[in-house]
Amino acid sequence: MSERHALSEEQKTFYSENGFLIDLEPVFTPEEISALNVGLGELVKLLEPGEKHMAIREWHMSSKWLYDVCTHPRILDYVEGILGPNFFMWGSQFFAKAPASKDTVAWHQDAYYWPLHPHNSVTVWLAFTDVDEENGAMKVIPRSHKAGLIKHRTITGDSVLALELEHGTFNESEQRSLVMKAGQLSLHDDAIVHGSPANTSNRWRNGLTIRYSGNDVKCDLSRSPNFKAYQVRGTDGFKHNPQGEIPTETFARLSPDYHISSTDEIKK
Ligand SMILES: O=C(O)CCC(=O)C(=O)O
Repeated sequence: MSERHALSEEQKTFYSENGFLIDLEPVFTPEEISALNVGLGELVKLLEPGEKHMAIREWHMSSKWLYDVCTHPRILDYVEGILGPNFFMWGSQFFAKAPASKDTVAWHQDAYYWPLHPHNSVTVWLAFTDVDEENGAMKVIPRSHKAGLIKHRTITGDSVLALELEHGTFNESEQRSLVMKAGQLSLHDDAIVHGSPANTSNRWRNGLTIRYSGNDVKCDLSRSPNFKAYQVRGTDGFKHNPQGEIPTETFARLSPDYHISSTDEIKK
């Protein structure tokens, strides 16, 4: 596997026009992703009874193992293609669905939830398992990031989130599934409309979301007092945000009541 994972000009243009990018060269080999799943197993052991993988949220602040995944140079190379040379990492969360899980992720825009301005953030969705339409791959509405933020309403169904977009407020017929092999990743803009259906297969579906922002982005700490930025590429010419400390323990969890973004984000 090549060590440099720079985006081509064509890929950058696709992202800017469509708000997402897929079909990239994998960042991890099958052997590497197997080893990462073993590491994930160590974090899962730290969950309290009743907690799901989703509770592994911002543990890059407590687990050096997870911090190293979130700052892997091959991943950062791709992100640099979108955000440029100076950016920080601030969020991570597993989105897993057990076989036959009814859990869905309602259509939403990340930027509607996050107290971050301006909107200059990108999410990496790193596939820990193969993901396809049957096991509930994420879906996006291409180009929807250009239409601005749409008002969300309080959720009604099986979604793990607290807010959703109403049908009819965006063009649902254009949806595209982000099908990937384990070890691949997709990139998406913080304003793109996205979500995912239930897992109708007998296989797990699991991905790690990692959030990155350009250094011009400032967090409203009155809404997210625990927010910490980790400068992962370049330099911070703005000094807008408190800096995080790199954890020292390999596998350790954050306390269950720890929230980095607005507390109304996750329902379950
Ligand atoms: O994994 C999913 O289905 C949703 C992930 C998501 O909403 C996100 O990355 O912002």
